[in-house]
Amino acid sequence: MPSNYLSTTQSQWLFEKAKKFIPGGVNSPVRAFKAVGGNPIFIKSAKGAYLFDEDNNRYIELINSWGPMILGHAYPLIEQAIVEAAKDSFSFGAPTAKEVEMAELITQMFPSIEKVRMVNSGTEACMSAIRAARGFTGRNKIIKFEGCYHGHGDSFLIAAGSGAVTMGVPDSAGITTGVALDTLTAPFNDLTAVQMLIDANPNQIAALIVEPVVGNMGCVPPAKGFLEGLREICTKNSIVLIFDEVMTGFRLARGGAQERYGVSADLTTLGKIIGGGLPVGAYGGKSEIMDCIAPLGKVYQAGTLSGNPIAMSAGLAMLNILNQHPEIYTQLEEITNKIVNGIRKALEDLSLSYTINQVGSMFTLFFTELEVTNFSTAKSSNLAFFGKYFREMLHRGVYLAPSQFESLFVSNALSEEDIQHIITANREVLGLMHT
Ligand code: KE4
Repeated sequence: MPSNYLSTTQSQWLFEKAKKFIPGGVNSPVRAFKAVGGNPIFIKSAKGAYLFDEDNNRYIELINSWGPMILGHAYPLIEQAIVEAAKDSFSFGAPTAKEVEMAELITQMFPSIEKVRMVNSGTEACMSAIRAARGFTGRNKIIKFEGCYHGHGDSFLIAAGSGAVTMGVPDSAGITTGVALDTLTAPFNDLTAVQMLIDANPNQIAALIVEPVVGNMGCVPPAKGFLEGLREICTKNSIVLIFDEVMTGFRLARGGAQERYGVSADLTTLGKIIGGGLPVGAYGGKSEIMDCIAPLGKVYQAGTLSGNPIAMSAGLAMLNILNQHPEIYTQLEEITNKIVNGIRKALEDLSLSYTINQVGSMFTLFFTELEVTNFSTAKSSNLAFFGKYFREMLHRGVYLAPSQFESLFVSNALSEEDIQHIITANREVLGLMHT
């Protein structure tokens, strides 16, 4: 272990203990660092742009809890909202004024959302949106894209088989063939493949769900005309177009990817930023579809903690700040551009032609020389190189996503000094790896 490596003995001890009581020692697989090697670090606290682990090491944050902490950690106004809300107790299982305020605010920020239902995670939001689409259309099948992730609901854990157009096969044990047969997959950015699926399954497809800007194969933007093409195909074939904006919502713009690209979805799923860091998801869209949801309609969906008052308070504080300060998005873009330009400069200086994809404050450095436009090109990345890069950056105090197939998420809490530290560490590590 190089001498400049950080000491992480407390994290290692905790990980060994965690593995006795928690499967794999973590409550979500990606946290286990399996894709990058080494043991996960256990976080004790965070503030602004920094994480602090159990060994008191400090890291500059570029995951921000996979997106939610867009203003940095423990943002004072959000902390205050949580503390104040807690004084009125923590959960009622009954309607509250805050849920009405939150629903109205979401419909203002996302014009395509006429009605919205709060849930507790992005997974719940996506599962519920698919069920609403199936209930509304009376159809069974859905289309998703290879490499897109919509939470761990059975319908979504379906990997594409070989070929451009395929009937899915389960990507996880425990998923029935019946479920898999109702999930069709196509390569991202491939409208022809989508049309082939529709032609092969006439009047059987309830919904098409897509990350409008993909984060879950690494950051991959939509090709020019792709989202418009999906909109046109879905309208023509009466297929519910679902934009999974769990990552992009409130991040790429106040109105998410729909505002940035000017394409409206029939249903939208939200999560992450919407809760200000607390467990919140939401799905919503056209009233004619949402009115199918119980108790109004026949599509059942429920949740003990849906619209939880403390989570609503945190989410309202977050969304009101973003809604009232559009300059935040300019700041995020400027900070991200500086980091990405610094990485590009290092690649140039070292005559390396790795690919960087960036949309707003989301970006990924892919260890491949191919243009990354879908999952198969993303998978051409050198994962051993990525693992080394990740570990070396971590030991230089920069906390990246522990997988090549994840986007980074920038917060506006990063200072000029933090930006320069990231750029210097990147230059050092790429140099170390390639000389
Ligand atoms: P959750 O159920 O994890 O709140 O949301 C599922 C989800 C749905 N849709 C999109 C576009 C998502 O990115 C996610 C969750 N994202 C992952 C990060 N790739 C969460 C991190 C994790 O699984 O631990």
